[in-house]
Amino acid sequence: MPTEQLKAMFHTLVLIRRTEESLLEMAVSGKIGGAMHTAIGHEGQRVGMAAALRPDDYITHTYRGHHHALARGMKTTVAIAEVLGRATGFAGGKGGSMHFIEPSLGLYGGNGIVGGQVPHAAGLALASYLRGEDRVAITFFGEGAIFQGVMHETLNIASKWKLPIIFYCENNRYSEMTPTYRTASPPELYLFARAYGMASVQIDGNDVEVVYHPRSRRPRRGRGPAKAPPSSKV
Ligand SMILES: Cc1ncc(C[n+]2csc(CCOP(=O)(O)OP(=O)(O)O)c2C)c(N)n1
Repeated sequence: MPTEQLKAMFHTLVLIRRTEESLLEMAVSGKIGGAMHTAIGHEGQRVGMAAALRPDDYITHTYRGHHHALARGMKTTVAIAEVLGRATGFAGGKGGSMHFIEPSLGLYGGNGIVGGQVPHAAGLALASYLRGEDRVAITFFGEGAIFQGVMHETLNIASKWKLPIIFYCENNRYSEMTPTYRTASPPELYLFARAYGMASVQIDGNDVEVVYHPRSRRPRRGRGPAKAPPSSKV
């Protein structure tokens, strides 16, 4: 990637990390009401994918939403105001940390229900298809969401209807506080998508260049999720 682009990505990485560290400090000192989840350690995958997506692509994500919004260009002042419940937040402070949403930035909602955002992305992908657009939907979820029923319903219909969608698992090896090895039966979680006839790859989400690489996303605009196999790792 060109040096200037890498510098810009590094700037965004640091911006996200510092913003979330500040939010953590404010939470510890009691300035933030309600739950607040950071995505410290997840910045790379989000910044890499932000560079790969088009500004008008559709995004849904989890209750860890700050990094998605900042990578997409939301002002830090607006993001922080929302978390603090202030009127100057993007939702007037009524959504808070768990419900980051800003359609003008392609953000169609963080969701407190594990896996709840996944079918929403399928709906956006369907809308894109029905309108004859070439916009892609991408849904980010934790590995804990893989065992939700709605995940499998969505994988199935997305493959059957050839929806233009990317399923992106942010696997941090913990379902919140529970180590994934204690709850997940199969070790290779990314292989789930193959059961539904889609290609899937396992990548190092901390390497922005790997995340950005076309093999990591392989969206088929207007032609549904990429078909399985051939590759397994990037
Ligand atoms: C349907 C549902 N079940 C349970 C919960 C409680 N819950 C909140 S976070 C979480 C773990 C999610 O793990 P993962 O998807 O790996 O995301 P992480 O927070 O680890 O990034 C659970 C079970 C919930 N919010 N929604």
